[in-house]
Amino acid sequence: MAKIGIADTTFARFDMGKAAIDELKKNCSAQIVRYTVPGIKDLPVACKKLFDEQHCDIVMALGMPGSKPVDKTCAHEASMGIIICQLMVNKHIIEVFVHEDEAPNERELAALMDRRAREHALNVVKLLFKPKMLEKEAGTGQRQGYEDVGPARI
Ligand code: RDL
Ligand code: RDL
Ligand code: RDL
Repeated sequence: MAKIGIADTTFARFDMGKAAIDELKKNCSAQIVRYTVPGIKDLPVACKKLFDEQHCDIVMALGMPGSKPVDKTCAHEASMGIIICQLMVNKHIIEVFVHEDEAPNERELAALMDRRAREHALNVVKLLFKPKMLEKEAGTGQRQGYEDVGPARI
């Protein structure tokens, strides 16, 4: 049976891991393993352990970079670590980051975090079980959490 890893953080201001797991359970029967760490810089090794020790086929890394410059640097470093991990294990990590300053208020931030986590969970299901569906969506301007922007027209 396919195994999906969920790495998330206590720093985030919304339970993105819970939202992702709920969406995955509604859309596939894969086994799910969760590993929560303090912050986004702890995600790369959490992901690697989910692959090496839990034998996951794919992992979602969910987190919330804060709004300060130091948090943006932190997010870039975390992303680099997540990409290095993917190259080390030759498996996908779907990075689901919502920057705290993407939304104008707490309500919209929570809604964005919920929606982006769920939409990327559906991308995970497609990557694992229905890769042809992604091919059909190629070039269509998909976004997660926001409305899709759609294709540019000549
Ligand atoms: O290893 C412990 C911490 O260093 C680690 O959890 C960091 O990711 C925590 N952290 C920061 O130190 C920071 O300056 C985080 C942020 N900013 C951030 O914006 N989002 C996080 N963690 O999830
Ligand atoms: O792993 C899932 C996503 O994190 C990954 O697909 C990213 O490449 C998606 N993405 C961003 O998160 C972003 O902030 C993209 C852009 N910006 C972008 O400008 N162009 C993209 N993806 O193709
Ligand atoms: O043009 C508006 C947004 O698409 C743009 O601000 C993106 O960079 C927002 N974004 C992130 O910052 C991010 O870390 C997105 C993702 N991740 C993502 O996974 N999917 C998105 N946007 O559609």
